Amino acid sequence: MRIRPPTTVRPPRFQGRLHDARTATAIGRWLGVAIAVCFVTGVTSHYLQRPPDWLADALPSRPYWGYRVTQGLHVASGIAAIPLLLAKLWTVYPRLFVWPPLRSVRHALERLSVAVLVAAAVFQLTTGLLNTVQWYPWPFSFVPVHFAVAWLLLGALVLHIAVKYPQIKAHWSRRSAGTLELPAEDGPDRRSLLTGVAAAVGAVTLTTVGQSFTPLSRLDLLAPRHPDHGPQGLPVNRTAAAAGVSGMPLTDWRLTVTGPRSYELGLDELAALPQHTVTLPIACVEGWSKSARWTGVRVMDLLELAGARPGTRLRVVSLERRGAYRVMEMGGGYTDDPLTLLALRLNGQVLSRDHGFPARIIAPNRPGVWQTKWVSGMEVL
Ligand SMILES: Nc1nc2c(c(=O)[nH]1)N[C@H]1C(S)=C(S)[C@@H](COP(=O)(O)O)O[C@H]1N2
Ligand SMILES: [Mo]
Repeated sequence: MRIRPPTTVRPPRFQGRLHDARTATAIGRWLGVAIAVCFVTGVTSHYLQRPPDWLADALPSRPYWGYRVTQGLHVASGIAAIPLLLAKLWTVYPRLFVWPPLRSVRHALERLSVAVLVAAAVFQLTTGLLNTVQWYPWPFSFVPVHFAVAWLLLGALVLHIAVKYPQIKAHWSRRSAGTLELPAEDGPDRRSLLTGVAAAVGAVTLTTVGQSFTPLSRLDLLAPRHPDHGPQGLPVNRTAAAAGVSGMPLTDWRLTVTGPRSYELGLDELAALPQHTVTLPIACVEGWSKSARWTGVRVMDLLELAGARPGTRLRVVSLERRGAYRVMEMGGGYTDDPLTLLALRLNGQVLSRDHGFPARIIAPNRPGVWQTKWVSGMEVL
């Protein structure tokens, strides 16, 4: 028996070339590139932020700008993927109405995999975008879930490309097989659509990428952060007030260093040790970055005073009472780098409270979350 659609609800028919396989291929490959860049940079970021134990000491501290570039690309490619995904979904949505909805087991599986692909892509771009504005309207923890769904998205995408390979191949070039040849006056043409999509991608990229790519900071109109807005020429993610540090009396602050030869230093004693100045960026995982000049004591010098071997692993503790970034560990690659400082000054001035007074960590090629502010203790591991 043949299943027929009820005569009263006729599925819509779409014949225009904006909904055909050639348009889907043309937009799909740009979306594929954006998702690939987003995936690779995202996985890189994840392992730099949360390395498994065996990897922690092998993480490289150079190039010093590495994390800034990968995280900047991650957020930029994710933002660019949003108009691309919307355009792609609009191009293919008529396929929702194919009749009969399920022709065979194979067809059912294919539709299921597309549903997973769309759901995972929408989920990743939505949670990622909301994370850039630090808004978490969901009950789960962002990082592990965003990371897990990235693999789901990758799997569904690889499967989709494999299933659609014949169509992708047939429609890859402009003179693709079986393209509908419609008269020019038959509505907007494909070129206009693709130009419009490219313009949308260009617009969202140019108005946001300045948050991490300083030469374009003047165009940064839509990003949640502007690299020039903040005390001492640097944005602040978590203020001293938000971290509960602003009211602490710090006149008797001392740095405690625990190791084979433990010791304590007051701020004056720290400032009397050899000072070094480095130019390094804060590269926040939420997508903004900005370079600054930091002055302070080399972490390797402090560790040597504590009798630690070169390249030792270190735990750093903040004055902050609670918060996900109160305790930080850094591998031997970072502690061994002369650019890694316990900084006391920023852009020539004593650190403001919001930037981590009395002392903060600044290290090359590291996520902003681990540039611990308001340091109170260091422990040789
Ligand atoms: N103790 C502590 N240090 C911290 C944080 C924090 O919440 N607590 N936030 C981190 C994050 S997410 C970033 S991006 C940088 C930002 O440094 P800035 O505020 O000086 O620009 O500080 C890091 N250091
Ligand atoms: Mo951050």
